[in-house]
Amino acid sequence: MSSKSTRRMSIGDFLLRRLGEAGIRHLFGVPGDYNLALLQQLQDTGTLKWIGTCNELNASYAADGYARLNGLGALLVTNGVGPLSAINGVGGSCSEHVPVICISGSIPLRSIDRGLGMHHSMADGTWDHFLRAYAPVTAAQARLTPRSAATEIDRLILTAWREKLPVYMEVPSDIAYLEIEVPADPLILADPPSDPERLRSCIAAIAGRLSVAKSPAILIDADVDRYRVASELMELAEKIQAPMAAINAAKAVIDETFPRYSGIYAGKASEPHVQETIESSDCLLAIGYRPIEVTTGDFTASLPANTIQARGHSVDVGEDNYQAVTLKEVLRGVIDAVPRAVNRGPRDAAAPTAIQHGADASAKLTQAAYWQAIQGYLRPGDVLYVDNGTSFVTLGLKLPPNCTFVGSINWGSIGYSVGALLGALTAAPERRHILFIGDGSFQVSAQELSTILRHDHKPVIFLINNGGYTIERGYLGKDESYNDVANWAYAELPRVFRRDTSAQSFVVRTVGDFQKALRAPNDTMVFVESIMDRDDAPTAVIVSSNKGAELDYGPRGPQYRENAQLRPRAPGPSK
Ligand SMILES: Cc1ncc(C[n+]2csc(CCOP(=O)(O)OP(=O)(O)O)c2C)c(N)n1
Ligand SMILES: [Mg+2]
Repeated sequence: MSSKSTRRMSIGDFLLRRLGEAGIRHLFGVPGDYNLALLQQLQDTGTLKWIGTCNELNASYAADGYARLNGLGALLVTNGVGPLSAINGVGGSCSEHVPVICISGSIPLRSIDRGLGMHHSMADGTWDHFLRAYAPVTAAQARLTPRSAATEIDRLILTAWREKLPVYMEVPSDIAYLEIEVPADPLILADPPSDPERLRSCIAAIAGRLSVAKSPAILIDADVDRYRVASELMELAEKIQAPMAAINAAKAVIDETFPRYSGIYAGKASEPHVQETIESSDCLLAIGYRPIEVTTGDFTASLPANTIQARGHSVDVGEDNYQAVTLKEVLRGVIDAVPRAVNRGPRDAAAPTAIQHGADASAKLTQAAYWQAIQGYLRPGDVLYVDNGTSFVTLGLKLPPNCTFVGSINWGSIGYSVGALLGALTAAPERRHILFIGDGSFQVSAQELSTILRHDHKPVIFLINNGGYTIERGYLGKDESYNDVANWAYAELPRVFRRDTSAQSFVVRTVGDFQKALRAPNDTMVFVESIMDRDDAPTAVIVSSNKGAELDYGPRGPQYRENAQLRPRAPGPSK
């Protein structure tokens, strides 16, 4: 066993080598004295490319966006101030199951040995605060020492990849240049193979149920993307002729033009045919299902009692729980084991929503006209980003083939999408990337636009300027100033952030202005600021906010005061 060959390498070089072997080609973050030694090794070896961000929160968002497209992402920050700035984003990666490696250049071991107070600490002679702070938002944490570095680096990277969760690593600033003995072989990202008997039994149990079912169906959550099993599930759906639905957190993970794809399932908030398909299935296969109020139409989701629950590394079928199985192996086995069904045709494709043509070009731009025009703007292969706010309407768009949808549905931290855009642009610069964001969310992380421009990326950014937090007005404070934000000259920001930018900026107020902006070629950044009414919000978003207030504040909450909430418009006389 111990015949593996080794070689001598500095700890920093070994860490960078391992990150590269794990498929990470870029590192996001902010320099600081405690991480500069490692950063210098990065420059000297050229293993990875450094993408400096304006702050660590944005670095954590970027590493997450990068990992969504690349499979794994990483950021480098400096002791205390860095990890605590980044922890919200890493918390999001934990909530959304995104494998991100957060590396902190930390206090030198010398100071820990001698109990020396250092900057970026609590000046209380303790050193473990940040490791402990990261325990709830990561699958593993460690401070490297020269003894542990070789094993801990591999353990943390593999844990992130296998669990699809973030990990946290401290690299004391005085050890990055020290040489240790490390494995000569490259790191292989792989799961341990399944236990053969458990795998066989699990496959037989699932295939047995699917084979006799009259109306099998498949429901997917985000883990289908994270474990990269969408193609297996589509193959299975094809073979057994079963319809598939996704919850919001897994939008576009299954190609929305796939004939077996029915739509988004969210309990009573689903389209009726989707709700029927899922809830009346006599054998539902759910993958990685983690319901919360916003993905279940406020807990109105009701899966059949005998639903098979499959996760990354375990499966529940009836009374039986299977451990030591991996999702991909289970699905491959089930595909082979089930007989091909012949008599279940795909559902008739839903008639496309009628597009209202002939809108007056001089008419004021409304949310309704806006999203209708966006629907027509989308192209196969686009990467779409949504932030919190009325832009959630994107969840209802019908996406062309091969699109990727990047959102933070469970965690929902505003500003995420701008950082994620930088990260995913870095991972896949050849694709067209389109951001949908509100003014309030944009103000959290707007400066990262400068990093996007600095690296010559060319995304399309659709910003809704409606004077503040409209989605929140549907909870409470319809007219309150706490839901207002400062009115920035958003469309001027590309030039502020890059003096020689060739970005095309548009400020639009009418349907005609908007259509003109949509015709702009994508050979530079396109930034479209759309000015819309504060109280103009899509009905689905308002209804969801109103219901959210009921859950949040209860029956005696302030939302029932006169005019406290933005409410759906009463249907007017039809024209
Ligand atoms: C970090 C963080 N702080 C606060 C919130 C609460 N929040 C959710 S949506 C939102 C406002 C979004 O406003 P905007 O981006 O302008 O979207 P709009 O609804 O106006 O289109 C806020 C403040 C949050 N989700 N995340
Ligand atoms: Mg807004």
